[in-house]
Amino acid sequence: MRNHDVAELLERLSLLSEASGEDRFKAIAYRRAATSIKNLGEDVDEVRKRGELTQIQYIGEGIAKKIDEYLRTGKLEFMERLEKDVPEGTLELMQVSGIGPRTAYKLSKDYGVKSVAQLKADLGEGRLKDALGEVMSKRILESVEKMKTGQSRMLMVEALYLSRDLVGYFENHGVKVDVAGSLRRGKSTVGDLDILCNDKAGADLLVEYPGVERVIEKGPTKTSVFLKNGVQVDVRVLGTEGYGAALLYFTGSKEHNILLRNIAIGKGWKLNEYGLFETKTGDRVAGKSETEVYEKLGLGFIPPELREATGEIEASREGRLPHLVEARDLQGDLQMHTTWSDGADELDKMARAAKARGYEYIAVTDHSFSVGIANGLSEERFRKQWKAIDQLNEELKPFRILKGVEAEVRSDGSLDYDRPFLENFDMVGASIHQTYRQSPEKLTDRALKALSHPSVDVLFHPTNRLIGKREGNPIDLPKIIATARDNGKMLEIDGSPMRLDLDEVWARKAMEEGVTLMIDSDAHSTGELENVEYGTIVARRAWLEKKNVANALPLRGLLKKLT
Ligand code: DGT
Ligand code: CA
Ligand code: CA
Ligand code: ZN
Repeated sequence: MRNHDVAELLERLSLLSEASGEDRFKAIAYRRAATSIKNLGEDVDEVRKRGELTQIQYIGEGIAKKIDEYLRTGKLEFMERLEKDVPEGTLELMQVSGIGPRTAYKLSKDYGVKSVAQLKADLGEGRLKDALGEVMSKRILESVEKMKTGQSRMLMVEALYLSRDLVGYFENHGVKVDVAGSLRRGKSTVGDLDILCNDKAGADLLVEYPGVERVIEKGPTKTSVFLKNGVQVDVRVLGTEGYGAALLYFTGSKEHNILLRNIAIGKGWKLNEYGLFETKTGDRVAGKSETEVYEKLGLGFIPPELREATGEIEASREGRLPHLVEARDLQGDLQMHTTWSDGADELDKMARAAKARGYEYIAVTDHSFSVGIANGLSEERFRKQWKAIDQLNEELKPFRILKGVEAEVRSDGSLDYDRPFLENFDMVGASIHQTYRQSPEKLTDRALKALSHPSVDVLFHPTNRLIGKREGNPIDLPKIIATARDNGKMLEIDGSPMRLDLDEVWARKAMEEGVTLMIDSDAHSTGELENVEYGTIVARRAWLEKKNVANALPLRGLLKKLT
């Protein structure tokens, strides 16, 4: 399938046309087309051969011609021309938070900055002050520094896809493997992949994996490689007798392991990656399965998501581990976008795809009008959308589409619409996207105002972080959680892999304070509806049970919460 290549081509076109100063709508059009291709259920080249490219959503004549040329010749003349117009380094500089296309263009053309690395060096030595000004220089240097740490770790979703590919590869060669490490614990970012098997063939297979760039080491128990995408993969080959102990050890976390080892020591035993042993005699006490090891240590099985040394050992010993929420507990999805604002798929398509996932309901939450770049809706357009929703609800019964909105909290804490209009929605989510460089006090105050607004049901992605790109807003989360509780408002765990916001620490705190959370996808296309799975992993790491999650309720129960 060439879909991935074509989607990348379109994304590059989008960046290039932004950088070269073409109108912004072109850039958006390419991006939308790229999303369509990513979500296309079949090979784009087959569609081309049938002459049906323009039947794909968001692919008009112009883009279809370009895809056709690219698929036939492997090149695109139009893009080569654009590339000549855009100085080297511009696209890379645009990846830095705080640098828009115009600044990137200026820096690369007039100041000869050709890479992020060079930008960092130049800024560090104070060379770009006349180009950017003192304040901007400082701000951008900060984001460049953050980028570096963020990029050395993968997003959980990237690690998941990669691990699925690897697991499939091993299984196709008859070797059963287990994924351990931070990915098994469900961390939002993952450093490297840790894979376990008890078949000697595993080591050779890893070395022969098509994605390998370089072998780091190859030994009898541990083999490590670097993949072409820069990711390190460790495969460990272990015996059956101690396999459970190894899985436990290499799942981590290190801090959890240390606590377990101390319990073992207290019992006159020794715990390591090979098993649990009598210290004096060296006799094996346990090791076949994780459950067996936990049992001998006087504990019940602890789900990997909880193994962070944050109280799980005591809870397990006392039999009060939570019964963690699962993705299949979710009866609906409460944040998503359609082509009415900045989504790539139409309302109708989103609703049908959500219904096909087995949901009882969804809330459609397109942006409010002050989010201009996201094509936010005027009151008039919302009224039109509601008609469309009413019609679809008739058609899709008993499935129910709730009328929702992602209402921007303006810089003074007010919302885009007045209260009588907001009362028409089934659900109002409040978000802070814009003017996020205010002082911590102002940002907190904005969130508190939103949580005190009678029409608001939930605060969406409360910190507005973008993992590896932008830190969360420096808001007073304890105060926000307390206010949400006092006012009976909900907080969101946004499942979008770059957001995962609230994170596990604050979601757990909110739950402990008695706040109800919602787990949703924030999908901008049908393909992204699966984001609820990532949100659920965060919820599990936050110790959440079904009863803490609003959209684990059936529709009737949810509607009561939304009044
Ligand atoms: P990552 O890869 O940075 O996202 O995080 P992990 O947790 O996957 O860490 P990694 O790959 O270095 O090691 C995998 C697991 O192996 C780790 O979670 C716990 C275990 N482990 C590694 N080194 C040590 C150690 O020095 N002591 C103990 N007790 N466990 C270790
Ligand atoms: Ca790891
Ligand atoms: Ca590792
Ligand atoms: Zn949002």
